[in-house]
Amino acid sequence: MSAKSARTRVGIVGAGPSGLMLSHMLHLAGIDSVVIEQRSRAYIENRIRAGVLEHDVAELLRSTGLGARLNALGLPHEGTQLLFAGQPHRIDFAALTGKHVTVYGQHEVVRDLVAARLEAGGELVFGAEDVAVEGVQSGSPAITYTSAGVAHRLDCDVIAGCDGFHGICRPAMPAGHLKIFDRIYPFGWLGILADAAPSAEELIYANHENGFALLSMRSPTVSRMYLQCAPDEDVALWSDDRIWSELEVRLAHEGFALHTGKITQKSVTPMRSFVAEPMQCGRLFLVGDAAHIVPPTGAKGMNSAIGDVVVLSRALERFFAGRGSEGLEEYSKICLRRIWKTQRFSWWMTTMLHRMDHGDFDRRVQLAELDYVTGSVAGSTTLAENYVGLPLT
Ligand code: RFL
Ligand code: PHB
Repeated sequence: MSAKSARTRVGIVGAGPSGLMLSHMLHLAGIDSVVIEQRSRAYIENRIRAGVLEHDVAELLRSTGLGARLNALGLPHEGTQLLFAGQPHRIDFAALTGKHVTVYGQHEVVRDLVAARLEAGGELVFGAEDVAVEGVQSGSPAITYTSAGVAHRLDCDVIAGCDGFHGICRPAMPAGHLKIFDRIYPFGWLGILADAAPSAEELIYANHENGFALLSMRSPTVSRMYLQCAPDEDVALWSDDRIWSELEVRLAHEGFALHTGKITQKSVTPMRSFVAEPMQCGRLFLVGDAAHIVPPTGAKGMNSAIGDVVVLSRALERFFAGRGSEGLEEYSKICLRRIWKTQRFSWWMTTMLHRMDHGDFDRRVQLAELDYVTGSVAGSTTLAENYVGLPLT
């Protein structure tokens, strides 16, 4: 039986923040696209992941019509706390950079984007199976998939691989095309979501002898917290009591009282830095986690994905307006300049804040670095300007 055929200008694999935002921005530029997602709509709208939007990313969401719920529910944060040797130190983003970040869950961004795409009549295919790409080095690549038992073929001018780290687009590039840069950390994060009011107004990044801890939040009644653990930690070994008492120990400082509540989600995330270069092969472009991932200590993953989308959507706009393909040819180079700075920042925050199991000398250097960063305007500014986000273009 032959496959059901359709055609679009930009075929997008994956409905995470990058695929949905690309489809949204292309729509605003009058360019049609179809998003092919393997999971259900409910699954992607409830997947708990990132929580911090860079200043310019939040502004971009607003300027592209996605500000209503962000303005109502997003929590602007003008600073953060670094806690080490039992003492908290505030990094004042607003004073140092004139910018701030917004705490707003990735799943809320995904919900806003899905709603906007559907309202505009956008085509999103959920629950697609056996998704594959072909002809990426030709002028007419295609995405093939099965939906509700029916085989489909979507012919495209361009394919955007927005299918995350474990997707099929990166492996579809010919052997030897990509150079991989990779670092695996010997620890992970045990993350929890709890029905508990946040115990502090701002995020607390804690460096403690027992390991790193992070206090974050999703709303005035929901806390999001993380503990450094083994990369293959068994969640079953972490009772609610054990989690709360370990958070209590690692976050302890004068005047601090940990608010506890019902833990509604627990998961372990391994830590990795990864970049695949170049982010393009013929008519296939990798976007977001499909091309690069960072350890979450710098809160950069989703923000970097949106950074790629800005570059690609502008290049596609020029291309489809008949103004040449230079933007597409430069896509990888332009993205990678920002990506490598984000990689550096995420690696730096990770090594500065985690227990590294290195010797006494390195531990002293780590504490000296924290002391320098929090004690010097130059040091604090370096952290602040990277955390609130480098320019998007
Ligand atoms: P995603 O979100 O992984 O979306 C990829 C989509 O592709 C689908 N897919 C396929 N669809 C069709 N066919 C296939 N064969 C497919 N294979 C996969 C998947 O189902 C999925 O829907 O990638 P995208 O869009 O590039 O977005 C990247 C972000 O999700 C990621 O970087 C962030 O979540 C990372 N991250 C954080 N980023 C931040 O900017 N700020 C943060 O505060 C932050 N905190 C975090 C994080 C990630 C974490 N985890 C769980 C990894 C905290 C954590 C704990
Ligand atoms: C989160 O709220 O999930 C979060 C916040 C800051 C990070 C990572 C994750 O660095």
